[in-house]
Amino acid sequence: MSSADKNLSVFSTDALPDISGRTFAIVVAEWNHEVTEKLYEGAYQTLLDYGAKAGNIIRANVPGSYELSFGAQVFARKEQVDAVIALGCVIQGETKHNDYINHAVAHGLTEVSLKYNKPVIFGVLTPNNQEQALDRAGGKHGNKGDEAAMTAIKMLKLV
Ligand code: RBF
Repeated sequence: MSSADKNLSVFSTDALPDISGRTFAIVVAEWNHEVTEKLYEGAYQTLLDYGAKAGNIIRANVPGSYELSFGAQVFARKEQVDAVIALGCVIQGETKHNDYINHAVAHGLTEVSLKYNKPVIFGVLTPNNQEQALDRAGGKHGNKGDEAAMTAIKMLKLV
């Protein structure tokens, strides 16, 4: 998936599962929305490109990345949802807030995934600045949203 040339959106598409009947929830943080909207567009389009039905893709917004864990849990516990994709962008600031948020959301999403036995995908960018973020949200390093969607699809092979 992630490669040495830093084109992050290169992935193998061999033997993907049929997702035409699968339901996905995409939870999007509103902080740094110019980045997270691009992540969403990439994730949504990738799900469609690989066979998901538009009517089976649910979108929900949360205020910031810290709220992604709760947002993911709301959907992971629903029987009809097969996988959750959490998208956010935490830019390194002058304070340590970014570290706390990143650790909390990584831990929270893992917990939700294991508790509900469903793929919950970590699609949170943690760049040093907005330029690096945009490079990874449809810019020169691909789109992490595409990658997050592909990861969800691949994980559904296991479930
Ligand atoms: N949320 C993000 O998604 N990305 C950020 O870069 C971000 N930076 C924050 C910096 C500070 C100092 C604070 C207090 C919050 C930040 N948040 C950010 C919001 C956070 O995820 C959450 O929405 C709020 O802390 C409310 O729980």
